[in-house]
Amino acid sequence: MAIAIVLVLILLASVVFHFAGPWDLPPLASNWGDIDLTIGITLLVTGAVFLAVMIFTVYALIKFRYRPDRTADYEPENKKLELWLTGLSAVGIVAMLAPGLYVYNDVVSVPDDALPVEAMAKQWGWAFRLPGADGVLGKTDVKLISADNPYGLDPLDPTAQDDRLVLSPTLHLELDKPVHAQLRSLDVLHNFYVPQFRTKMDAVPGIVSSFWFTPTVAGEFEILCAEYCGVGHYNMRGMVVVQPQAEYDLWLAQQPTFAEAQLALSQTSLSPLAREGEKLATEQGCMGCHGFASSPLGPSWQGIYGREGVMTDGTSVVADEAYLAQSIREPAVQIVQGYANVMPPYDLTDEQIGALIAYMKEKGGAPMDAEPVAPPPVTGSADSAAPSAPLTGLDLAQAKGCLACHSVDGSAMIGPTWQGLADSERVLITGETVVADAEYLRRAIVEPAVEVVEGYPPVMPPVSLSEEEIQALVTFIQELKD
Ligand code: HEC
Ligand code: HEC
Ligand SMILES: [Cu+2]
Repeated sequence: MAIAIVLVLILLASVVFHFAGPWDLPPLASNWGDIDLTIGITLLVTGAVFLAVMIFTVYALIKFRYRPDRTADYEPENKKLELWLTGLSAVGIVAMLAPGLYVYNDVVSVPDDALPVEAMAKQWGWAFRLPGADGVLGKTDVKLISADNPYGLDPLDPTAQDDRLVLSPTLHLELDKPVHAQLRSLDVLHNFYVPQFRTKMDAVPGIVSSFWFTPTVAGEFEILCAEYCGVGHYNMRGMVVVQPQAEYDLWLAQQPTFAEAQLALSQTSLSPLAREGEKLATEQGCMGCHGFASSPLGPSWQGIYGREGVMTDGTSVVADEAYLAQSIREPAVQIVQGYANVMPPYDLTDEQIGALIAYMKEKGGAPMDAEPVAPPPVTGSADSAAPSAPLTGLDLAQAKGCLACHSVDGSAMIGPTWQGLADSERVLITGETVVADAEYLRRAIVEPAVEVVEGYPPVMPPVSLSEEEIQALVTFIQELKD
């Protein structure tokens, strides 16, 4: 009896919650009222079945409750009952499926006057592409995708030249104009979803998926990625601004065309030598410590060429080619004031040094542009003359620059995190597995190039350390075991 009462209460609460509850669909802002209708029908059918099953259970609980003088009938087969059940279920399923198929057919049957709009998804953001005056989106090819051509547009295709590129997560659309959304993904599955438009679809790497809708309400609506796509998924959001034609046209005219973007690139782009340097700086791990807009551990490269810097011995030096070359080959000879002596020496050829300097010069610009970047708060360096209190493992790792590439809290950086590293199984690029015991950790620090962990670039520099320092770092990593 108690169970019957509880079931009746659950049943009443569900019905009350459905009508009085706080969770409604957001107001519709597209032509897809049919989708709301389909959702309504599905809810009606499943709701009715839910009520019927609950009421039958309550009825059966009361009517057939236990009595010592009663036994169950043996009735293994009841043709009539089975026919009824099968027939009713079939009707329910058809009632849900038919409207769904009918509406889906509409969603993928794009009207001729719809404006093609491409949404490009990547971890973790959106970019868009709109056709120019010709109304046609230019041809693309995944092989052409690069930093300079993020959509992989074919530079030889005449219809591609006037395509408008929207390299920001805010897309504007014209009110009451049908849109043919074409979805692409650069990396993994994503899903383009604007709740108010009711439609959503997966973006699948390597293919273009598409559907259409007409925005019917002016305003701003959030775009969400509705397919879990990695740690940044929660932040993969964008905005659709639906506005009348005049305002929309104004916005569209401000977006660069593909031809304009290519031209701007050819005018400001780096020379081939500087590009070589850019590649090298990434491969060698310089960017783990240096940067332009912000610089994690070493001095910023913004405006570095020709800059006058003060060294720890009080002298000031102008950063010419010779100084820069020496800073890379023998960084310990002159230490920039405010920084620790943690940069490892790099044994590079003259050509490589030349490329790196060209990169700093061209990308970093003239010293006048330089916004001095505040040096990070690096405490003692092991080589400084200050009376040396014994450093803790964390201070040492900080002072030696390890923390520019390794985290201690599990977050992803250039190198593997140290959290939980000790005694775990490591897979090397050779395919071998090694257990990260004290001996392995020591080897990883002293000769980083010998055993390289799979999934990471071989950029870890051999940092010069004393025997005590190596021991302290190994102990510190072991303390981060869990
Ligand atoms: C582990 C971190 C780290 C890495 C990796 C690193 N650097 Fe440095 N770098 C520093 C720090 C700290 C300084 C400032 C102290 C000094 O002068 O040694 C510095 C200084 C410099 C300077 C002099 C800057 C100035 O303002 O005078 C240049 C040039 C430089 N690094 C280039 C490079 C290049 C090129 C690479 C890669 C091949 C590289 N660094 C890799 C940390 C690093
Ligand atoms: C310029 C970036 C960089 C710096 C600076 C750096 N590392 Fe690394 N480290 C890496 C990368 C990348 C890997 C993974 C590839 C490899 O095994 O060489 C790695 C691997 C390791 C490993 C093995 C990790 C594993 O998952 O098995 C240890 C231990 C380690 N580093 C310790 C240190 C210590 C200690 C310092 C400071 C003295 C340091 N690293 C400085 C980039 C760096
Ligand atoms: Cu996503």
